[in-house]
Amino acid sequence: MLYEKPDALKPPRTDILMMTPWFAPIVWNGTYNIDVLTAQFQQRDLRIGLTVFAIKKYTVFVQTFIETAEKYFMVGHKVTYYVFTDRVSDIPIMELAEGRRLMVLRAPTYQRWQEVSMRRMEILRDYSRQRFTDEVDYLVCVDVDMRFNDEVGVEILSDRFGTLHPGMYGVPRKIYTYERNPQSEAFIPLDEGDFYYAGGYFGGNVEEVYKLTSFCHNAMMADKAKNIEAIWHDESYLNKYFLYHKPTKILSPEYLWDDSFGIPKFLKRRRFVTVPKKHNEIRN
Ligand code: UD2
Repeated sequence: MLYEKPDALKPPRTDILMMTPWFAPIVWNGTYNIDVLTAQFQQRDLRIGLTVFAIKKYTVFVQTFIETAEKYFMVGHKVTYYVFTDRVSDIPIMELAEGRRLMVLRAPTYQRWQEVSMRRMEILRDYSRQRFTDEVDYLVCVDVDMRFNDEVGVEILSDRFGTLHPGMYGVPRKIYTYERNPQSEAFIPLDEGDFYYAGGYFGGNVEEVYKLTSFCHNAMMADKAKNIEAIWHDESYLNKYFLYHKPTKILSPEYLWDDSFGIPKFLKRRRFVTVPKKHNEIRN
C-alpha cells in the first residue's frame, strides 16, 4: 500500500488537540489515514454493532437513521443494527447492503422521557452480557434522532470511546454541566474533569461497554433510592464514568454535530448530525 509517510516534526493539524494527556487520540479529519486503519481492521475481520433506541414516537427517526447509515456508516464492514423499540410494527422493513443486518428487539416503555433515555444503560448492560458478546466485537451506541451526513469508519473504534459534546468542546471546566450535587453518584467537583462527553455517542468493545453501562445503571439506581436524578440523566453518569475510566479514544464533534451551532472553521466534516425535533410533541 502506498501512502505519504508521517513526519515526526510536522503534525498534520495544529488547530485542534489531537492527543489527550493520557495518550488517547482525538479523532479529527486529516489526522489519520483510513486506508491504513481499514487494512488493520480487515485483518481482524471485525463485526460492529450499532445500537439505537426508538421508544414511543421516536420510531419516526428510524428510517432516516438507517438509510443514512447504509450510505456512510462502516461501509464495507460487517454491521448489525440493533433497534430497541416498544413499537415493533412501526419499524420499516429495509433493504440492507451485503454483510449488514437489522435486529429489532423489544424494549419496555417508560412514561418519562428521562427514564427512557436513562434505561438504555440497563438494557445495553443486559444485552452486553447475554447476546452482543457472541455477535459483535465492537459496539457503537448512539441516539436515534440523528442522521449520518458523511463517512464514519473504523477510525472511531477503540476499547472505550466517548465523544466531545458539540456545545462544550471549548469552554472552561466550571462551565461543564456536570452534576454538582455532592449527594449524587454522578457528582464531579468544580476542579475536576477533562472534557464534557455527549450522552448520545459512546462505545467500545463489548466487555468495556458492559462495564460502562453497568456503572451508569447502578449509579442511577443508587441515586433513585435517594430520590436524586442527575441534571443531564444518563449523560451525567457517563461523564462521571469517563472521568475515572478515561476513554482510550475520543471522537471530535465531527461525529456528533448540531447545525444550530453553526459551522466553525475547525469543523471540516459533519459526519453525524441531529435531526431537529419539537421536544414537547415528540417526547409526550
Ligand atoms: C441528550 C443526549 C442523550 C441523553 C440525553 C439525556 C446527545 C446527542 N444526546 O439528548 O444521549 O444523554 O441528553 O438528557 O448527546 N428516546 C426514545 N423515546 C423517547 C425519548 C427518548 O426512544 O420518548 C431515546 C432516543 O433514542 C433518543 C434518546 O433516548 O435519541 C435520548 O433522548 P433525546 O434525544 O430526547 O434527548 P436529548 O436530545 O436531550
